[in-house]
Amino acid sequence: MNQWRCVRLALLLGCAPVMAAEEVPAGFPPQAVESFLAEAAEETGLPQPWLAATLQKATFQPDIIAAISRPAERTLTWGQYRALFLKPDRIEAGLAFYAAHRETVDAVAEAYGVSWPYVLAILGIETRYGKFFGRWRVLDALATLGLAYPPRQTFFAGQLRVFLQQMHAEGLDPTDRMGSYAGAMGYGQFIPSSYRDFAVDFDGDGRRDLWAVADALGSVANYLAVHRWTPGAEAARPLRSVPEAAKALRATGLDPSTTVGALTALGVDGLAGLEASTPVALLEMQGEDGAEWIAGLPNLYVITRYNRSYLYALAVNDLAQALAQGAP
Ligand SMILES: [Ca+2]
Repeated sequence: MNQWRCVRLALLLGCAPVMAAEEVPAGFPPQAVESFLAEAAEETGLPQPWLAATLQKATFQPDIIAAISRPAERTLTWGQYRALFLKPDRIEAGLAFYAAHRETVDAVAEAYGVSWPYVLAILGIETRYGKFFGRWRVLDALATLGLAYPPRQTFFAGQLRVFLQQMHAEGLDPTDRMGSYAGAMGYGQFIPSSYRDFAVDFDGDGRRDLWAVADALGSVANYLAVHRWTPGAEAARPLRSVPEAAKALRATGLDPSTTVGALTALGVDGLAGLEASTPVALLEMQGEDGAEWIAGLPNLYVITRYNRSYLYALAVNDLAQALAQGAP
């Protein structure tokens, strides 16, 4: 340890050894581990021996670096994306999940004012209703990206710190939690900061556990409610005819950029029954049979707060419709 560093750490820790270099698991830069431990102890107030002992169990995963560095795959059209997520087996599995957990699902919908098909559709698209939580230990994913991947190190080190804090607070074992290569966890694939901010203890056992059905359902519904879900309102409407004059109002970002009133005045058909002041994102999507025009309503915008993509939000909406139609 150089002198300056020792002086700086001494202010925090009395210069106690954080983790001897030979104790740092292979693949992680010892200096990154050391500064992470010092900062995490300072910012979270967690016992340093616990932090160090936990990190010692992390495994550096080069495949995760490879996965996150890979260039984005070709962007799917709406038609291709929809076909991927709206297969009959995903609808059937959702209905089976509803049948198995109906009491909890209905209680969650009632408590948060979010209709159950939307909550289930998010679980269905994220993890096939909890069938695949991800193939990585969350600890490995976040330690690999937060300590040994400079391009996103700041973000993921922050997520690693929050993850350790959450696991400690909830009394869960940070070394056996499974998730995605980017550290998204549980039925709804929450990243650690979303876990901290939006997870709820719906089954009342004293811990917020995103791998437990009731807490996972409650947490997804709470996420939507906090982001201003409108109870009972639809999320999107297909539009039958969109005159040329209205096409100029097509959305270029995720924010609704026009209103029902403005579109109706330009001759857009299909918005009957909606308040003129309702914000709309006018979407032109490439469906399987060519262009589809869709009115993205405020609840669709709320779904994009969960995952910032119209493809995702529209797939959740369509899966939700299919689940609602198939429900007993
Ligand atoms: Ca709980």
